[in-house]
Amino acid sequence: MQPCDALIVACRASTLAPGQGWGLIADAAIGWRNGRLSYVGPRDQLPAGAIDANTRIHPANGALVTPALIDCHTHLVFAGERIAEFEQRLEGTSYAQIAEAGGGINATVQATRAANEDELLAQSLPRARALLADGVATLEIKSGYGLDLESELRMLRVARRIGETLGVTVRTTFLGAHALPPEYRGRADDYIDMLCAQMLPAVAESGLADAVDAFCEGIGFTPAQTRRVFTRARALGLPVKLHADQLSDLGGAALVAEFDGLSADHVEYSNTDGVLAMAQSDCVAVLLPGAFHCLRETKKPPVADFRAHGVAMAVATDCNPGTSPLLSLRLALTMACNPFGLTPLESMLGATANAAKALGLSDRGRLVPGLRADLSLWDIAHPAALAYWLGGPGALQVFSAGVPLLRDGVCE
Ligand code: DI6
Ligand code: FE
Repeated sequence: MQPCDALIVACRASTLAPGQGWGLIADAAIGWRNGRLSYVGPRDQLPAGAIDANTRIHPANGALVTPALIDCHTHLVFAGERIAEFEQRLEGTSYAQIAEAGGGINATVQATRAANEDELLAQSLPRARALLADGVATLEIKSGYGLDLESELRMLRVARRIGETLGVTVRTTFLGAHALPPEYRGRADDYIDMLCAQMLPAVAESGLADAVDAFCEGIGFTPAQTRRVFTRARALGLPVKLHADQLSDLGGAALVAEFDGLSADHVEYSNTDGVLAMAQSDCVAVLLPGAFHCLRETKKPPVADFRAHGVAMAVATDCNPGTSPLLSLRLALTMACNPFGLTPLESMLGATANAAKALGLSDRGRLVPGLRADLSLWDIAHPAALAYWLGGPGALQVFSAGVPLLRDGVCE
């Protein structure tokens, strides 16, 4: 074999290789070349030629190495906070009532429209940093707090700048159909007309969005409006995903599956037809226990149905200022186990291999030769500890394509 550029030794590994459960290796060596894994296995089986005079050797002091985590659903670019609304909800006002009164998403729209690009970056970067410290090397970021072309493009540019600044992979999603902006109050169809005729083509042209999302809900957009957005997005060559069946069953899961969607997200209220349609079209179910928790929801997603029909499940933070101010993907892993009922292994696959699938990425999410050298190193005895602790010390180091991202981390 060709010599590795770098090799981590004195480590244990959980490869999550297909069909191998956790894929534990007690005394492992992990090497890569040109940012791609070239050896993952027992140290004593390292082939001759894997090391030459130029190979950088990283002794990891017994750390556990996993695939770097992937947060496949966030809204972490925004301005301001919504702490008063949090208090209101605890005093008995519902999320829907707050939205109807012009608060909720629209409160963040006001603050985000008022912020310039640098201010938006300065406010959003610490949130992305927190995820990185938690072991995340790939994250998705949605627009949806601008709701006019200029502000939406600004959000997407900030998302891209976060990737460039931190060295993580950022996948961007255009969520123009998140809420009705105040200037279109009572004219939702006119807004969707404008979104399809003007915003979507301009966003596609800009190259700033990797996918298109919508909020299909009583307080969001109807299935018919969502369908128009998806038809236009697909015609422009953009893949789709959907905030589906979060607060009620509007048939969102089946709708996004019909458009070969990457994922249906939230899915608490999805019905069996929706699950079957998702299975048919290989659409990932993205579970978002942070929003479920903060909204004090009681209807859990149909996990047993997803399992029975072989629908891949991912787990994400949904990091947003209203329903999920959550800055730890590991805490989402814990909540996917309890209360949602995933096993720790399912939960971990949900933030690695299945999260990659939800983003349409086939080059990461497992420690397998040929995939990207995206790794996280942890001071834990077993990978299930990532779902067991509610929080805890962050990753010891995170690599993206073989580049260490944490200053002062191990193996720098
Ligand atoms: N569902 C959610 O949970 C977030 N967006 C959505 O469509 C909430 C966004 C917010 O309240 O700011
Ligand atoms: Fe969301």
